[in-house]
Amino acid sequence: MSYFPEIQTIQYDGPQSRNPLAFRWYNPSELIEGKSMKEHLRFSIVYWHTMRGTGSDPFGPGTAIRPWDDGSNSLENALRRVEVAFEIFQKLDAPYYAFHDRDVSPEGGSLRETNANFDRISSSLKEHQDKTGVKLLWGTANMFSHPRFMHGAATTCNADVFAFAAAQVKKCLEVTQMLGGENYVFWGGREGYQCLYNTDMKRELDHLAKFFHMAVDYAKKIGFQGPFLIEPKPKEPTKHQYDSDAAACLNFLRSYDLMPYFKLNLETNHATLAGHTMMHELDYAGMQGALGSIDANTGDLLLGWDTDQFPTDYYLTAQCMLAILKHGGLKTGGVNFDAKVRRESFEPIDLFHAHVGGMDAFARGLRIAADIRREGVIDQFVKSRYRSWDSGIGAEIEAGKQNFESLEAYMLEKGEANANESGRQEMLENIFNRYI
Ligand code: XLS
Ligand code: NI
Ligand code: NI
Repeated sequence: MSYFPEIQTIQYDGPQSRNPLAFRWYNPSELIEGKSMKEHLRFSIVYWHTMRGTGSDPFGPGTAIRPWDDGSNSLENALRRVEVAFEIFQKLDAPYYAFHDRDVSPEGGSLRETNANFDRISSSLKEHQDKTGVKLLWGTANMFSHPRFMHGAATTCNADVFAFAAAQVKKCLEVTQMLGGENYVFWGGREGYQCLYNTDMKRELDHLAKFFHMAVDYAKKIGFQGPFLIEPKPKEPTKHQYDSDAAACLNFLRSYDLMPYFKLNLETNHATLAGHTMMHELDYAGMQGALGSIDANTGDLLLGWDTDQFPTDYYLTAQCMLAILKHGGLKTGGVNFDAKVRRESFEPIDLFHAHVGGMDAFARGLRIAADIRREGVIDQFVKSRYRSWDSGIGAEIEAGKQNFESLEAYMLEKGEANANESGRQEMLENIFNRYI
């Protein structure tokens, strides 16, 4: 049975197309830099917004019409959602999806019952994956919605809650592995604080590291291969989240000897909440070999919260893809649409318009980035800007052959540094525009 009989699988129709439910730029099999667009982009659809989003906000209830969903917490309802979800994944031609344990299966009255629900649903997910070829990009445990996590999960003051969280991640790792998930994500929803007067930050961070080491040990034990990914976000729901941005995450991972096991899952709206651009976060993670995956969305720069909108801005997607290509592409990661339709876009078909637009925006961004790289004008400029480091005194400093005394002697002899050259920002911005 079909839940969207009026919608055909979305096809590539070319840039001239006026069909809103066709791709104008995403041509999955087309090769760019020797790799298909499908392999470059590895699009993924999220279960939480697409299947569980209702359109509620702090001022009013949900508005979304979802005829297949009876709003109950029953297993039947959850199983029906699986059917619908895979029809959406397939019709969008998306190769991957991602979920939290609690998006796909309902929490029961005890951990045992909750795990049994998860087993039932995950065997249906497995069947649907096998039938359709859609794969799991990553799994994650929701350790922020239930009231037990009010003080945090791995960083809670309540040791029993830490134990519950450990059991939950253990189970979710097993399910992720059973479903062939290619990564496992930690977003620290409530891993942070509201007030330092009641917080032992050192103890909380030590516990967080313990938790991650336990996850690493268990992954080794069951043979889970995929990298762990931490998803930085500076605030919301807490006032301060420990994983606030790429640099903070990497500092934490390095301090606690976790670098070999973790990469980052970077999200655009989280980057902007942290006061960075997404390109900055990608480049920062990339230069440290920690670029794992992206949650592709966008925020509203006039609003200070995580609006999780679908990306449509070619500048943004081109900058993302430029940084991703520069650092060797997404390996086990993907372009995961952690994005939701607006509360006013309440019809099922809006889910299709939203994803088609997001996929196309990233496909266009990939093409733009590849064009920029092919002509190499910007790369050449950067290379030349740093040429004083390629020979002479610069090369010696880089090679560790100079020190303060020798540099003083060099400058006393020379008297003044060589003249500076223009950074040409405006020219480079104009050059970037050539490709848009
Ligand atoms: C919330 C996060 C969340 C993670 C998964 O802001 O983006 O959706 O991606 O827990
Ligand atoms: Ni996210
Ligand atoms: Ni988010």
